[in-house]
Amino acid sequence: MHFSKEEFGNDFSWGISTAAYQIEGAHDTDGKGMSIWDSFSQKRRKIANGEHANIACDFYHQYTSDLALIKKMNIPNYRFSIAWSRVLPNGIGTINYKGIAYYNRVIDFCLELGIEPWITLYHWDLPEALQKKGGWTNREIINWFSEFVNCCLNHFGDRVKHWMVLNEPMVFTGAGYFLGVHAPGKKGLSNFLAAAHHAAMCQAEGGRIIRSFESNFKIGTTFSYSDLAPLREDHERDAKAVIRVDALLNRLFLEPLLGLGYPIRDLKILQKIERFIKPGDEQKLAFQMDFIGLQNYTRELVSYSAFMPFLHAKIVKAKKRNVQHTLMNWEVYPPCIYNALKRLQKYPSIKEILVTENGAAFPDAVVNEEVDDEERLQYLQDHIAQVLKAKNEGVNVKGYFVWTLMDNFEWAEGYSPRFGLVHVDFDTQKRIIKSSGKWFGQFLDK
Ligand code: IFM
Repeated sequence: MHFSKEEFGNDFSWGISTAAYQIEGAHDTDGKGMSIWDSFSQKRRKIANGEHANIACDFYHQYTSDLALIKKMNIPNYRFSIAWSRVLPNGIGTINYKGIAYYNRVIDFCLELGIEPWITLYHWDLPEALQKKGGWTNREIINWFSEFVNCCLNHFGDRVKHWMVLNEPMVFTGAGYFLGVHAPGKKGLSNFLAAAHHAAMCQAEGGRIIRSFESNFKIGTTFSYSDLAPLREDHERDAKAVIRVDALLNRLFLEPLLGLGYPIRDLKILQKIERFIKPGDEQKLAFQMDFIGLQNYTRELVSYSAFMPFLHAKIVKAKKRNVQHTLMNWEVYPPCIYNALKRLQKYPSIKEILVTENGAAFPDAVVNEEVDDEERLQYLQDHIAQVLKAKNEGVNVKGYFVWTLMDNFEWAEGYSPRFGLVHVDFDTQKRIIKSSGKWFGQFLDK
């Protein structure tokens, strides 16, 4: 390791991220309503090995000892999400005060431990009651979401000062409403574009609501953002394919937020989103965030493909290319995060960037009550070094949050890909801090 914490400066936020559905469990406890992930994981063959997150890491009951682990690893910032259906079981209307009380306990205990709480408002677990009305495809969601945001601000805004509106809108609309591989399992271009436009509207509207609640809060929203390159260098059709994939995966939600509109010029099919745009929406899509949350794990190599509808491009996965990869079949390529940061820097209206997720799933083994996860440790060190390189070259990157605190429910992949700094035995709920977690703790202790 060739860097120290000091090199990042005192105003750099180090943290760890989680999401409600992936860790909390207690899926029907204390008045929680059903979410789209509760119902999706009940369906056959949607989740690897038929798994679900009814119990997950049981964080709902074990949050005190889990937050104590964050403290033990000297991590000063904790990013977590609010399960919408825990606080508003039907999505709108009646508030579930037991759900509110639970998040108050989590927030209060963070503060007691000296850990700063950062809230992500929406990390994919839409209330099922709202999905029954069309979910993200229904424009009414702008009002439903506003009610949820206000509810969270009214109950948690006296103590929480850092807010993120959405987690990776491209993933939850793309996987959930186009490919049908994530909840709610909807497919097709029309579902996707409707959901995408409404999510983009909510992303900005959420920012405005938070700002008007308290002008000093630090407000951001997060994006999945991959480093992209052509499979074959100097191959014109692959280079053009990269531009189309970039418009879809990296720019579709970011650019309207920055006031640049949808990247239709570089991906013609996106023109069909105009069907869902109402007069005045163009302005409402834009909002000046205090920071952009970058969530980067890998790079993708893209080739031209005549067979892929709309995109005429395909991503050639790491295994096929015979390169080092994680259990998600994502290439291990540390410069990816440097390249992503450098690209984001080119947008003049981005004030600050925080890496709100970065991490890796590897096959961990428990030996003598220890988990020596050398590959993850190396991955983290190599990626953090690349963040520093970008910072030293002038990129205004002000934070780095590891994905994730502990092994958890990795959506459609179930429990096999373990990303945690803490190992979880899902039979006993026993936790073991892995070597990567110990290293992160020592690094932050300096
Ligand atoms: O687990 C997810 C998280 O919920 C969103 N970002 C990517 C992570 C790893 O796949």
